[in-house]
Amino acid sequence: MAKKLQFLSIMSELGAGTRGASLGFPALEIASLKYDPEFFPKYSIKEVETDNNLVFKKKTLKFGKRLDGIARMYRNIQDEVAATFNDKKFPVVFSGDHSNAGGTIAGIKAAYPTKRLGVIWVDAHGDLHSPYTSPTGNVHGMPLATALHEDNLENKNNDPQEETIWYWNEMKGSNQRVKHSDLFFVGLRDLEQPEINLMTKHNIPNVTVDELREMGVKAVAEKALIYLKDCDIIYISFDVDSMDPSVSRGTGTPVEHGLTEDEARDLLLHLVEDERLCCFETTEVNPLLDDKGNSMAEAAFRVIKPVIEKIESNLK
Ligand SMILES: [Mn+2]
Repeated sequence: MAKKLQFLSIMSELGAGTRGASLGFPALEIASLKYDPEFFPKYSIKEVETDNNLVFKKKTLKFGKRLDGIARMYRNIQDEVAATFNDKKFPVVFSGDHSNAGGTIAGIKAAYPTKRLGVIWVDAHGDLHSPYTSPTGNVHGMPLATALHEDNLENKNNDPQEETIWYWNEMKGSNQRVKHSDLFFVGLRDLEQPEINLMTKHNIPNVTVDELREMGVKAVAEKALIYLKDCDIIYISFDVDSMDPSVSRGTGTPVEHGLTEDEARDLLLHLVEDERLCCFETTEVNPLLDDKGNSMAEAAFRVIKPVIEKIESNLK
């Protein structure tokens, strides 16, 4: 499909509840100096225009904080991701917070409207909330609901303002981008009841960290790829909070009992072997929250460097 990688950096943290994730990509670049200073300069890097200056403004929309700016971000990201495919390149996305992934999925579908898209979401969180269910209103917990075109009104807890609903509907677009049956989770361990109910209703699978240790990463990767056998293209999103806080706490919402660095890397190395892979994302590195220097970005870099190199070698 593609001959070359295109790195896209999205330095936006509007969807996160803490400040600093917009610095995730520069933190990864700095981490690379320690292990492979020639890594990033080898690639074409494009910065997606963001609305991150909204962090200086007061939050107005309670159940979808900064949803106005995030809706604009969705459009920017969608356009850049779609343009990358139109240039016959493979997008490798580095995003601040995970809300941006909804825009990436929109971009994949804009470029390939008739292809069936499968998503493998490696994360501590389900990110399945909507403004109607979210306990925090932080939009980094909502990107998958936009892709699924899912309000989850059966589990409604909130009454979002009209403006919130307007932006939310814009982000969902007119069509479902990913079917509920085409989503596969690895590493989830911090879910709220509305998300659990939605996963139960649609039988959305999650391989827990304990199950992964029992099965081995290769079997987990095989299970995910077989589960998505009817999909034409696959997007993998790697939230660094899927890893254990002993790796580092340099991420917005760390959760105990996560993947080791080796497990994350080996899992991703197996997953990216699938020739249907169309896009890979790394997200939620927050160096301002790191309690060990830049160790989250360093760990994330050690994970993704061989993964991205494998994706590249498979393109040739
Ligand atoms: Mn996430």
